[in-house]
Amino acid sequence: MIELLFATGNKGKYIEAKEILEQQIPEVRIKQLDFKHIEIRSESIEEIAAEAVERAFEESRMPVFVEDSGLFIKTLNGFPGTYSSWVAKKIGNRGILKLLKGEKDRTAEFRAAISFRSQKNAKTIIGICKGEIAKTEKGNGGFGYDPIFVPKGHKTTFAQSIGLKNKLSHRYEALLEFSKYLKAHLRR
Ligand code: ITT
Repeated sequence: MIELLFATGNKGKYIEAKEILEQQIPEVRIKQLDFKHIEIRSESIEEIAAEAVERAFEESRMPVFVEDSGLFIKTLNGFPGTYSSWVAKKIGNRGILKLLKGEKDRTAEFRAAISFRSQKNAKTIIGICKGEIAKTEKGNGGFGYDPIFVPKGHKTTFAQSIGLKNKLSHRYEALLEFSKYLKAHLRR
């Protein structure tokens, strides 16, 4: 068994990552490192993740990864972006729907950056999921902005169809890439 830490305070992110990675690589066990540190300020999820994983590795000295993600809304110039977690706590989905009231272009995308660090290796991987912001909140699966996000080519929100989410989310895309990387590096 290979133990790998996921440093995150977000249980929803942890559950998704654990399911996907353990399915892809049977000999891997994902453990949560409940890790709280002050994130750097940046508009780039890659930069935030790459810095955070260094802190997590300093703390754990074990193979570890972090994931920084966010919702980027086109007509709001990418808001809430790297401030997604904070904005979700302050104004929530209702606040986002208010900001987009009467707006025709509801194009948005979720982005996720995974940064991995071990004694020997360091790697950052990006995943993107394109879609639109719904007119109202729908569904109660998932977490965060899932009730208002409709992936491209579909009619239901992520919160209405978690099965769908787990096959096409930004996190799934990044985790699949990450699992390929792990298969190539961990087994050596
Ligand atoms: P950690 O930093 O401890 O991992 P966090 O929740 O603060 O947890 P981020 O800074 O990466 O993580 O913030 C990402 C926010 O973006 C998250 O709190 C949600 O509000 C939103 N988000 C990210 N991925 C999402 C998803 O798959 N579905 C719904 N909302 C998501």
